[in-house]
Amino acid sequence: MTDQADLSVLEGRLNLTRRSFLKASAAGAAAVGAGGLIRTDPARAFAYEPYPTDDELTTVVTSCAHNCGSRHMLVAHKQGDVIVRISTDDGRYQRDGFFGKDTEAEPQVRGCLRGRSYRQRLYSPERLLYPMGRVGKRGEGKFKRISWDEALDYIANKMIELKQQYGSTALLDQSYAGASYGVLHKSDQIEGLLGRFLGMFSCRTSSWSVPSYQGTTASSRWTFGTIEDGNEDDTFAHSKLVIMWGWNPAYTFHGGNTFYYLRLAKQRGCKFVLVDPQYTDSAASYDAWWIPIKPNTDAAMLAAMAHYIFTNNLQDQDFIDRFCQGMDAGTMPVWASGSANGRENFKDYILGAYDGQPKSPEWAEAICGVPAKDIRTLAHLYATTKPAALKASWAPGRNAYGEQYNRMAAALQAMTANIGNLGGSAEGVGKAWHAEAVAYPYDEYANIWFAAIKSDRWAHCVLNYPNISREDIGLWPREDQLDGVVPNIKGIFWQGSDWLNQLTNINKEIAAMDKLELVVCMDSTITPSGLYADVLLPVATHFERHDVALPWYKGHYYIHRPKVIEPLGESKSDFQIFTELAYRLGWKTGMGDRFGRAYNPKATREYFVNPDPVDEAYLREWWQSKVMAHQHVDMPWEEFKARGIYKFKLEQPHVAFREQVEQGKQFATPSGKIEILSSQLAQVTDWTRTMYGYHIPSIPKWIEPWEWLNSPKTAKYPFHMISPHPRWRTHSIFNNCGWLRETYEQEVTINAADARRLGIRTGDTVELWNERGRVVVPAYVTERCMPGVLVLHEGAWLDLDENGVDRSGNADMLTLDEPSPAGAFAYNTVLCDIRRSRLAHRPGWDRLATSRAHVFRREL
Ligand SMILES: Nc1nc2c(c(=O)[nH]1)N[C@H]1C(S)=C(S)[C@@H](COP(=O)(O)OP(=O)(O)OC[C@H]3O[C@@H](n4cnc5c(=O)[nH]c(N)nc54)[C@H](O)[C@@H]3O)O[C@H]1N2
Ligand SMILES: Nc1nc2c(c(=O)[nH]1)N[C@H]1C(S)=C(S)[C@@H](COP(=O)(O)OP(=O)(O)OC[C@H]3O[C@@H](n4cnc5c(=O)[nH]c(N)nc54)[C@H](O)[C@@H]3O)O[C@H]1N2
Ligand code: SF4
Ligand SMILES: [Mo]
Repeated sequence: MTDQADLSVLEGRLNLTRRSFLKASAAGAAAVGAGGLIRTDPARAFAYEPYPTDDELTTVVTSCAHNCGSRHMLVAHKQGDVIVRISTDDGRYQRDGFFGKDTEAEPQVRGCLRGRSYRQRLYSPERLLYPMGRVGKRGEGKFKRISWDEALDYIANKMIELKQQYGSTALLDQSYAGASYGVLHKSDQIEGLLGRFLGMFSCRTSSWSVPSYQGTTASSRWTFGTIEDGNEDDTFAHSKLVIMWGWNPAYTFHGGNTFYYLRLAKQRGCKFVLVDPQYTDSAASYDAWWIPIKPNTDAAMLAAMAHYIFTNNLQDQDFIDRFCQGMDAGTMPVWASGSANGRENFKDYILGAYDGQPKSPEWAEAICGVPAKDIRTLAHLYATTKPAALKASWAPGRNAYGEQYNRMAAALQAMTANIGNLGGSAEGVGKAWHAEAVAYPYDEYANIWFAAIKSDRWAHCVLNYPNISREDIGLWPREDQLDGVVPNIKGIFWQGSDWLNQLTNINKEIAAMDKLELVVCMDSTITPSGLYADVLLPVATHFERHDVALPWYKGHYYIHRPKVIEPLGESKSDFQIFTELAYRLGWKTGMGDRFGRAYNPKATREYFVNPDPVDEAYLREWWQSKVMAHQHVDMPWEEFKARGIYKFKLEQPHVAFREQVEQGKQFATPSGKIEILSSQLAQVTDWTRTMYGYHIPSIPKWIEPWEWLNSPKTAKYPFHMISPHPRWRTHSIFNNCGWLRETYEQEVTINAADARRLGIRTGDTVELWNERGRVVVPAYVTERCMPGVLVLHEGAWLDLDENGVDRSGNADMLTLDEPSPAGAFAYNTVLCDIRRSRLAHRPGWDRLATSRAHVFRREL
């Protein structure tokens, strides 16, 4: 792998223009195609030529992919094997009025700017076309082209070596949601292809916490017994009050047509409130009452709202008595009096019975910076407006003790009886309609693991092995002899994740990389994580393989994803790669074909060359045996393929917990009630034996975060940085898309008074730093961000200078890798400082056309 001989191919490519680069790729494909690996058709049109008219083009309905907050239709217009244009739903592509009239009952699924810009990502200069092997030091970004044979043999041999030497926990599964919203080619922590592959190889450490919303997940499971606690978004159109609590759907998509339904609500007289450290575009659109709040103090403000509601007797006592456990003394379970952790009830906590401190609006004002009178006004409004949707989003839970914020919000939703009713909202995680999500074998091999840790603790685990306690890394308990065994991680697979760029405390991750012996990155483009890999495997995008798309949390439809074009270069789907690796590992370990066949039962080894019939067989079977059999669908597979989309028509708007509230069905909790007092938490006796590791109160409580605007640490680091999701990217995806980059710059938002004091003006280059890292980025000065707070969107492509300073403005250089007890990533619990800077800012690899140079160019 470290052979430096064959760099000529790459160096030759460096001087190519984009146009000749693509032509060269097609030619390269033809050459290898002679060996039978890939097709030989030359591309007949070039992607950047002026648009041909529609009658010269073939039109293919497909969908967008990614973990982007939604799932929309994309329409590919292609000439020959090249996509020359991308449009979206305009109602033409479904027949018989099945979809797309753009009415409340039948809305279109129209893509956003990102989806419509996809062509630039597909044909980007950052596209990985061949397997690449590292030739320089790890992280240096020097690679050479290698063959699939070399790449896969190297990986297989190394896997065997690491398993033999370090045991069944040596390989860390870092697949994530880059491609988890398809049914077949899935990257996913739980249901994914990598998990199945490493599990069957009997060498897998898995990560159990989810960056998006682990605090929220914990809360939803404890309180409602499920994460399917969301209504479909059309129900917002029936709300009379929507409280957007840390929720900015104008930027951060949260479903397909959320904004459309919120607009309908507005037109029908709904009031909007925003509780957020920044005044968002969502607030501007609906003329919302903005309540700026100090980051991470949300649980305190919600507690004070509960205080106002209880002390004014505005709670719905009948709902509480019927449906809640532990809301007050009258709803305590019998066993509670005998439980050390379970004796407290929520109302008495709020009134101060246990600690002598009523959680009054004045008490909360000192914590949150929100005037007590505003807390009262909002509490009154929420308790007296029906139906009202308190949409408590995930970002305020992506914090130290974030789970307490979500539980507190659930308590308010319950005490005001806004659960199970149209126009209310019980939403925590908020999954609504249930999709049939997996088309490949989901059997006893699907999720085998030998250790599972909190995801953001992997670097800590690698750097401190073996001197680690189970609570340090949130080790998941097991029933067998592996219980308590700290994983000895020596290799990482990134599949559908850019986690070196996206997990907390990147500098610590970089330090841990040095201790690894195998790093594999499977992606369709070179990414910041890819720079640290030993082997880069080029993955075919969702335009280049056959699948069916799932909605993202909201929406009830499937979109067919045919193979629109042949895979670019030598790229393969993840499923092809794992299948071929399974065959190779089988032979090398004396299992013969058994591993390959068990991994992908419908395939032979031929799958690496021609996956289409097998993919079709899986998808057809999934449609027939799951969708048609379980979901009352009578449309045959062939017809679905011809239409491109299947939209379920629900008899009435989907409202979570409607049956519980209207028909008395039990909630899925141990008590069958909404558990404000969690039975599960109340019964824990030794926290170190749980995956949480540390104490969690049985009822929702305000707990001080470890760094925030009221902590002594502000003497050194006076600003609280939050890092929301960017409108113009999906995390790191699309950072390299020039069209989207014309609409924005990565910048840090700072309050005007703070900026004046520091002599910072819009456009000035500033640096942000704390003890974990330093980043350089331009400033944007505004009144829309509250004093003391900095907003830096996550996802910029890391670009380090020789001193380890990030010139791109990547927020995760500053975040902390200490998770909350329930597993929430503390992405928004960050103190730092800011000043004007002379350090260099680099707006992005693509912008300076440095990407390929950075990755592939050696000192010439
Ligand atoms: N500071 C800060 N950091 C954050 C957050 C925050 O709020 N603040 N949010 C966090 C959250 S919620 C999330 S979900 C994470 C997201 O973190 P990631 O999942 O790492 O983010 P993405 O940029 O979506 O990376 C997905 C990668 O998968 C690749 N990919 C797409 N399709 C496929 C495929 O079919 N196969 C393979 N092999 N690869 C594919 C894409 O090219 C991309 O490089 O970021 C987290 N990071
Ligand atoms: N365009 C786009 N949409 C996306 C994504 C994307 O990358 N791009 N990612 C998707 C994914 S994977 C996820 S997990 C979701 C995330 O969805 P969310 O968690 O809802 O989104 P964020 O953008 O992180 O934050 C939303 C708002 O919370 C505010 N906020 C931050 N900290 C606090 C706090 O402590 N208290 C309060 N009250 N407010 C706070 C921010 O200012 C922001 O306005 O978004 C999804 N949608
Ligand atoms: S919201 Fe997501 S699925 Fe929809 S077009 Fe944009 S990036 Fe694609
Ligand atoms: Mo996420």
